Amino acid sequence: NHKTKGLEFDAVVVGAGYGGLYAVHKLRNELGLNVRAYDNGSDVGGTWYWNRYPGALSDTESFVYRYSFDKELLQDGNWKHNYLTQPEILSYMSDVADRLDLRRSYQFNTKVTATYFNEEKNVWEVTTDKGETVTAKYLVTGLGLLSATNVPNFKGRETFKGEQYHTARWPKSGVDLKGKRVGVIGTGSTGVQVIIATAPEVEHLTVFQRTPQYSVPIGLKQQSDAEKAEIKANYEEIWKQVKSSAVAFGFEESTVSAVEVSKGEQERVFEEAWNIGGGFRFMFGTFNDIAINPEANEAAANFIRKKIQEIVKDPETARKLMPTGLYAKRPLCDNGYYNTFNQDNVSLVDVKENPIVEITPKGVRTTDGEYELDVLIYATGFNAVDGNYTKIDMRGRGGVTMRDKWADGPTGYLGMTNTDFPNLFMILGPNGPFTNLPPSIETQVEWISDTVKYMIEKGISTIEPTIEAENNWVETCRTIADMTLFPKAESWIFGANIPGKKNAVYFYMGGLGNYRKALEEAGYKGFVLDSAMANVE
Ligand code: FAD
Ligand code: NA7
Repeated sequence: NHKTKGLEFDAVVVGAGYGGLYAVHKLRNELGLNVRAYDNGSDVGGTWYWNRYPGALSDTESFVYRYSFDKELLQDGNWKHNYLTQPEILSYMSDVADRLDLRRSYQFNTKVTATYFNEEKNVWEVTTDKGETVTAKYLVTGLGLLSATNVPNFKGRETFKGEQYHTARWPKSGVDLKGKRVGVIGTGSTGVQVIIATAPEVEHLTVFQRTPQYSVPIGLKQQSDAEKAEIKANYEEIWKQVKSSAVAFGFEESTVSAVEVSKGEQERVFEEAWNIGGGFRFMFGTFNDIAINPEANEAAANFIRKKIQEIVKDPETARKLMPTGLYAKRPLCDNGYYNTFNQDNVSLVDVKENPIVEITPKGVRTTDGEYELDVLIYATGFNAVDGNYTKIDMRGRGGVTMRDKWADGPTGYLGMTNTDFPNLFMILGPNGPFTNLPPSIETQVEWISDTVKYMIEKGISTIEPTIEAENNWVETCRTIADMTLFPKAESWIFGANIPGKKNAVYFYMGGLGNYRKALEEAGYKGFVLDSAMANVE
């Protein structure tokens, strides 16, 4: 066995975002395991390493877009505004990595390309693009749920003579947009941010919009030292509330139905939320049925439409910006989106009316003409949730591949485990919670490390869910999702943004509080724990 000496690990962790970093800390620093970790980026940060586009900002408030596990870290925390910029988050994560000495476990610039489960030895064989194969008893994947980029396959994309970037592959050195003719394709959360940030500096900005969006103000403001001190003094209560709430965004979700109050009261509540700011707050903090009752949903949608009408001066632009369908994608918020279209150098192209035909050497050609550009920005989103999994050749028992297993849509028992893939633990895997993510990530990583600890203590060599447990969980996720309006809107939440992708249930929409209860109640009942002697040579 000498050849592989030094390449046998207790655990391999993939990813250096919030998930992977915390997993390395728990498994290595707390359980004392021998851990090897990988990320294809050159440093820690995950989402916040990659998304360096102008205007990149959290839409979770600063005080809860962070780890809660370390009291000192919470007390040392500092931020300027009530939302965090990408550089601030990246620097926070870098500090965490220093503090917990996490970087030494990582091989950066390294992509995991294959993971095979060796049934004789009960170990994972993990292969990288550097040609190395290591083994590990436990494989923990924090591959990111909004991480595999989606670049639509427009005809002629490679012929464009200017510069073109996906927002999540923005060059570290930045891009000089001053005085340039810039085009942005996509008006999701990312598009909205990049449009607002670039409009003031470019010569001309052309926005290619396929579907108009409902967006509310984010309510960006400075946070004083006194406000931060108060937050810090109350952190224990704050996290208790966050972890027992539904969306975990740090506000109380409403318990009042929109359809049971008067129109006047609806207006008052929406106006108040509009003035405070925050997309999730607008959807879940105003009334408890915006995301489930079509009538309540329409009341909220109508309120936002009226605001668009008021803000946007040119009637034709206002018409194009006006969403008509359900308000049931991930709720957006922005720092002046609709108002940006009042700037003379910003124009809006509706590519549903006039579809993109091709990318030309000079720019973008739609059915109504050619738009000449120096820079083209793809804010076209991600192949969410399973996008990075299906890029890896993952094989479980009997050589079953994850790609085949997930052909009809990805699944994960409790959002973390899979039949035929023993000792694979996915952070934010399919059918996990739909929330502000750091508290859900912590919940999962803590469950994973507790489980590994339990296995070590009890001499258990493998753990994997039963097919019944997995199917029941997926069914639970489907039932909950069908109680909401989200499946009726086309977005990445149900896989609708990727041509050919199966429309499936990718999330547990029962909220973090209920998810935590479900984990507790499930225990290890739905799992097969194999304590037969492993690693017999
Ligand atoms: P990530 O941070 O995505 O990290 C995954 C890492 O794994 C990446 O570095 C990736 O390159 C690496 N990786 C993947 N596959 C491989 C492989 N095969 N080999 C090696 N490395 C690999 N969430 C919120 O809750 N609030 C917000 O305000 C918010 N804003 C967001 C804004 C943007 C622009 C985006 C894109 C996402 C946002 N999110 C937000 C979601 C965000 O992704 C999560 O909050 C969180 O950062 C996810 O952490 P993670 O560790 O699970 O994954
Ligand atoms: P999103 O929310 O998936 O938005 C992608 C945008 O790109 C959206 O406006 C799409 O229009 C548009 N798009 C995608 N493909 C095309 C094609 N082929 N032609 C024209 N327009 C296209 O991604 P984001 O990065 O903004 O946000 C993802 C999440 O990351 C966000 O929710 C936060 O959690 C962070 P569509 O609406 O599909 O018609």
